[in-house]
Amino acid sequence: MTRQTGEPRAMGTVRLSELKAALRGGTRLLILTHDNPDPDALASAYALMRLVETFDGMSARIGFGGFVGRAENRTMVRELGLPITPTRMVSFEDVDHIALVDTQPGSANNSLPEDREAAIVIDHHPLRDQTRLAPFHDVRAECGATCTILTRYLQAAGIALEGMLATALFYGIQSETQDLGREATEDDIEASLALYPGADRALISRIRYPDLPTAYFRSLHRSLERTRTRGPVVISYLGFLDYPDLVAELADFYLRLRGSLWSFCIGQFQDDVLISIRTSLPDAAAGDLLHRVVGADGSAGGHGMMAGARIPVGELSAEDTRLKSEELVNRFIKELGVEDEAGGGLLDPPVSEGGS
Ligand SMILES: [Mn+2]
Repeated sequence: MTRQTGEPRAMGTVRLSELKAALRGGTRLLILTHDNPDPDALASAYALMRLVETFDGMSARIGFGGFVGRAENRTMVRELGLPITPTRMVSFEDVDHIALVDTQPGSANNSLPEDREAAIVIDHHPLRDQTRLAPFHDVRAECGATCTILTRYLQAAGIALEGMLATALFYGIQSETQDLGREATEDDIEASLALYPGADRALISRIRYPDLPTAYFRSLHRSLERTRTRGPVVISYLGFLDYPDLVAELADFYLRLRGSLWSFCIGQFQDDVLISIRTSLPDAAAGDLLHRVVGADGSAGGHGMMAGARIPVGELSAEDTRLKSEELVNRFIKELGVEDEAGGGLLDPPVSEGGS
């Protein structure tokens, strides 16, 4: 299966003129990522901004809800100088069109105002019904990263894959797919190959291995003490989170425990209980599973091997919040059908064979 390098394979059609047409009747585009954006969302937004700015008379800016908390992501924003603005500082009246990247309308994880519609939706999560109403949508659940889809659009528009753009997109794909090992397909590999020559490798290294604040190690310590195993499941109660995406970061980390197939991290940030789950089982439908676990208590979404959820607990007392978290963990265990075998703390001394 040889192919000329640099010749994009037919991977769904890039509909550049349709995307352009969706912006008719306005000149000011706001690109929204999902809340607490990760590298895939940030780089996708930046790529769409660069693309749209090549259209006659168009200007674009990037907005996000929540926080950029994870040290790697903060370093990415700073080192690449990504022009992002918190949505609380965006006046939506000054915006003609809104685009969503790495998220979709009606999904609870973005800050699209209820009275506004998205003109453009580009994402790799399962297609939602509401997204079909958007004038332009390109949703490819078969892609491991939204950055992969955006890379195709830049190529189709003849935009050079170099500098900050290539660096951001390359890192976005690697971060989202754990270096092409998680949910990555041939499309993600090809996009990575196209981006790699133009990416700033020294910069990527700085983003990947940033300085970490003392508070990070304190959170890690606390969570290690509160982490339990139940068969192949690692469960970590993180308590109050320093930043929202710490649940996702540590869910990745705990999945590395030898013998584990699932990790489940739960913690509280402001008025929400946040959950992040990971599995090493391909096609495990983690998003659907977490959706069933959370039910009417909140919102959940995700893909095959990773998912997240948010449960509002602003009305609950501290004790009721604790009980709710416990209940969510139990529902997860039940949903997985894990036998109630003896579990233990991660830091407990190993059980000695044959007694002492
Ligand atoms: Mn993504």
